[in-house]
Amino acid sequence: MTPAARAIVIVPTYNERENLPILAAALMRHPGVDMLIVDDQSPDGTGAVADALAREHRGRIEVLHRAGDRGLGRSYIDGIRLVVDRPVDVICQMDCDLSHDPERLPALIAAVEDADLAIGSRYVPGGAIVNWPARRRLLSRFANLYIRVVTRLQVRDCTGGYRCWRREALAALPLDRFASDGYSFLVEMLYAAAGRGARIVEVPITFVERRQGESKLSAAVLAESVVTPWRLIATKSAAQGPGPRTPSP
Ligand SMILES: Nc1nc2c(ncn2[C@@H]2O[C@H](COP(=O)(O)OP(=O)(O)OP(=O)(O)O)[C@@H](O)[C@H]2O)c(=O)[nH]1
Ligand SMILES: [Mg+2]
Repeated sequence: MTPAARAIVIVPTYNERENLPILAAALMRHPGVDMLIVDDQSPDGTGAVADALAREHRGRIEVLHRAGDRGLGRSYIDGIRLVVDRPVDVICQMDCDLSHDPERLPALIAAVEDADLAIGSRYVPGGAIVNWPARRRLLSRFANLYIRVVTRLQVRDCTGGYRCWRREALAALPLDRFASDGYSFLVEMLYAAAGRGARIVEVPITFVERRQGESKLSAAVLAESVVTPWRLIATKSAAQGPGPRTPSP
């Protein structure tokens, strides 16, 4: 993307009261970058913190307060629907727990110059993970291997949530057909994009484990991750949606 590329970063939040202002301040230091916070009625009051940030950075930070069933996938779908037709070049996804370094955002946005999707990757040369116990590293490594073997995706880091999309590539995904919610939602997006021929690049990042707040990694989310790759290949055409539209003459 050109230096003047306009980007919006969608950040789903659930109990991130302490982390959110730090992330927002760091993102606001990047010119041309806006932020959409998608809060799921966090019991810790993250929604009110988000509203205060939106008032402080009027026109650059916006908040979507969700009602009903909470979930990472649902939050992303609602957030994407809200912004996907806006006049931006790039739409990004990022966790709020400061695991994803905002300093890497320009590199990810720049990578979308020659790609449809740039993934912040722990598993390419130059990528790293800080503060994860061996058990967690092994789980993530295994999850990625499992996904790659079952789905034949060529991506090294299929489960990371730090991504920048060329707006048109994101708009082409069949969001209404996505069925998964936890990490699996990220895998499902990737699978759909790859199936549509999206050009995917991985940009090395150093992932830092959260220091504040709690992980939402649950048994249900893990169970879903086991099943999802098989469901994706079993329902291949549904997950990928109709092929790219042929341009009209
Ligand atoms: N809106 C919304 N956001 C969520 C939900 N669950 C998690 N999040 C957010 O999604 C991001 C990633 O969640 P984490 O709890 O860090 O999950 P994780 O990164 O997979 O797990 P850790 O590596 O242990 O931190 C964070 O910004 C969370 O606040 C949810 O149900 N709704
Ligand atoms: Mg996290």
